[in-house]
Amino acid sequence: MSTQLSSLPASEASPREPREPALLAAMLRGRAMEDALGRVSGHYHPARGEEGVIVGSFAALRDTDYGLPHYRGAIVASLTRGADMRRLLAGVLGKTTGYTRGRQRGDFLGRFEARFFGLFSGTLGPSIGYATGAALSCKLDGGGSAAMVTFGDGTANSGLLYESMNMASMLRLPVVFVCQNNQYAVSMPAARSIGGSALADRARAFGIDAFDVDGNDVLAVHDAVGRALERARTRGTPSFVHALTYRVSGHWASDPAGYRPAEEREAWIARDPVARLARQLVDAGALTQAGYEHLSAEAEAEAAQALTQAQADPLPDAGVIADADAYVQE
Ligand SMILES: Cc1ncc(C[n+]2csc(CCOP(=O)(O)OP(=O)(O)O)c2C)c(N)n1
Ligand SMILES: [Mg+2]
Repeated sequence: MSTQLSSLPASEASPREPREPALLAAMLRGRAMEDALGRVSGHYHPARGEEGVIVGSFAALRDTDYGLPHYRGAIVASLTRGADMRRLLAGVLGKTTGYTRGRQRGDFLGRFEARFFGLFSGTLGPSIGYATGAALSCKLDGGGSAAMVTFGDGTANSGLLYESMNMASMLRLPVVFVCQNNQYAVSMPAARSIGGSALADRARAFGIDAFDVDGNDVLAVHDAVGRALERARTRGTPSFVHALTYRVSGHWASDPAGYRPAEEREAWIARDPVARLARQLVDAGALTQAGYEHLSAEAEAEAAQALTQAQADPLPDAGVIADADAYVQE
C-alpha cells in the first residue's frame, strides 16, 4: 500500500484521489505498524483508537507546514507524512536505519527533513513551545505556511501551553494547537485532572478561536484542522482544536489498565475510527467489504515485512552514540 498523504490538500478531496480512501489507508497502515511493534515491545505506547485525531490532523498539513506530534502516535503521524514504515520501526528498535540513526528514541522524534519534529527528551510540553516558535518563523518568513502541534489531555495542563497560547494570540502566530484528549494521563482520568471550564474555553480566554470535534471521526478532524491551518496560512491567526477520543490500549502495550471500567473501554471500541470510516465507505458504495478486508490484509503484510527487516537491521556501535548528534549525517 503506497498511498502518500503529504501532498493531500487540506480539508478538500483531490479530484483524482478522494481523501476518504487515503485517510482509511493511512489509519490501517498506522494501526498495522503499531500492532506489529506491540508484539515485540511491551514498553511501546500504542495509539490504538486515536488514529482519527492523528491521521486527520497530520494529513491536513502541507509540505511547507511544520508538524509536531504528541509522543503517543508520533510514528503514525510520521507515516501519514510520508515516512518509511521500516525506518520508523527501526527507529523505535534503536537501529541505525531509523531516522535518528539509533541516537534517540525513534518514537520520540521523526523525519526531520519533512518539517516534522518530535520530543527532544521525555518531558511532555516543550513541543508546544517549539510549535509556537516554528509559527513565529513562518510569520517572519512572510506567511503562507503554518505550524501544528498535537498533545494529550495530561499535557494540556502544562504551563507552556498557556504561555504559548498567550504569545500566539498577542503576536498573531499561524499555529494550530490540537488536543488529542484520550481521557487518561497514565491512570489519571481527565475528568479528575482538568479543572474549571472545558479545554476549548481555556483557549478562548486567550482570544483564540477554539473548536470541539469528535476525535473518532477522521473526516471531522481533517476538516476542522484543515480549516484552522488554512486560516493560519492566509490570515496568520492561531486556533485550538479539542478532539475527544479514547486510549483503547493501556498506557503502554503491557499495561493491563485495571484502573478503569471494562464497559467504558468497550463503549469506545464500538466507536472505533477505522471501522467507522470503513462502514461509511461501504454504506456509500465506495468500498466493498471484501475490498476493505483486502486493504487491511495488505497493511498487515506490509507491517510484518517492515518489522522483519527492521529487526534484522544493525544496532549502532556504542561509541558513536555519544559523539554524533541525532540528525546530522557526517
Ligand atoms: C513534564 C512531564 N510530566 C510527567 C511525565 C510522565 N508522563 C509520561 S506519559 C504521561 C501521561 C501524559 O498524558 P497525556 O498528555 O494525556 O498523554 P497520553 O499518554 O494520554 O497520550 C506522563 C504523566 C512526563 N513525561 N513529562
Ligand atoms: Mg491522555
